[in-house]
Amino acid sequence: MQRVLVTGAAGGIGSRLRKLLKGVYPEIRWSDLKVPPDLARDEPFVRADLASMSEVEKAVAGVQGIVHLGGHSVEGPWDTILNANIAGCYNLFEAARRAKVERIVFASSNHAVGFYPRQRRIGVDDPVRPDSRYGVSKAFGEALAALYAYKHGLRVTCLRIGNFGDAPVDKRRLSIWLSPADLVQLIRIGLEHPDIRHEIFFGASDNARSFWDNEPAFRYGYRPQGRAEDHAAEALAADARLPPDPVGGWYQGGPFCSDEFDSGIVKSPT
Ligand code: 15L
Repeated sequence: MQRVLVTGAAGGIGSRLRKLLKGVYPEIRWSDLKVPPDLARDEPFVRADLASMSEVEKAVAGVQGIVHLGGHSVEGPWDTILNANIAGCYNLFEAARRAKVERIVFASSNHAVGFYPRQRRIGVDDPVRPDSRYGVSKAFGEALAALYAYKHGLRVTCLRIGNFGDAPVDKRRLSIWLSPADLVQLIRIGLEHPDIRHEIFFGASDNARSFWDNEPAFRYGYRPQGRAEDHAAEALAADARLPPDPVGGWYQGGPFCSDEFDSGIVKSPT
């Protein structure tokens, strides 16, 4: 990988990656709707609205790999999700195909499968069960990934990111936490591993309480270093201070499930 584009440069994950990916590839181009306030002089930046194909085409021109973090990163009104995550993701994959980009790492989310109960351990072959319009948009992105991999030969890795941060902040996050260094490891597998064609990995660290079987990632050499259990006492103490949420507490997606929820918890089948 000579030249890599990372979208979503101004977001929470993008801002951390700007430091963590420094020097990993000869040229990293950063992109977002807005210029990040702390953009360094040595960080090439292209402003692009993902909803505009011509702007996305300019952003992807000449790169070999893309890390697509851009878009709306939580639940939102349909118009917002439609423009940023549905049209935006399509524009990204289509512009990549036209520009002959070789690889894409797509930041999917645990919310593509948030309506599985916490007591069930799922793998990447279980069908999507989104918990929000946002989760639906991530499932759509995963579907685009398969289309562009099998029809057009792109090498695509979808990372179903759990919760990215320095430490898990509550009980649910103990199961889905992803440390910054482990995310870098997963991105590098997606951009560099010679055997990648189309894969879905869970973006999770070494979490003893994980909801997920991340065997495909381990097969590609992923060896997470972050151990959620090292932070269990603080996370559980913080959890005890949260308001009760029976729906969010049952399902893996937590508050994304209880938000707008107006039916009953389905306990069987799981
Ligand atoms: C996500 O997908 C969001 O981008 C992030 O803000 C968190 O809410 C995370 O999921 C989570 O589930 O904790």
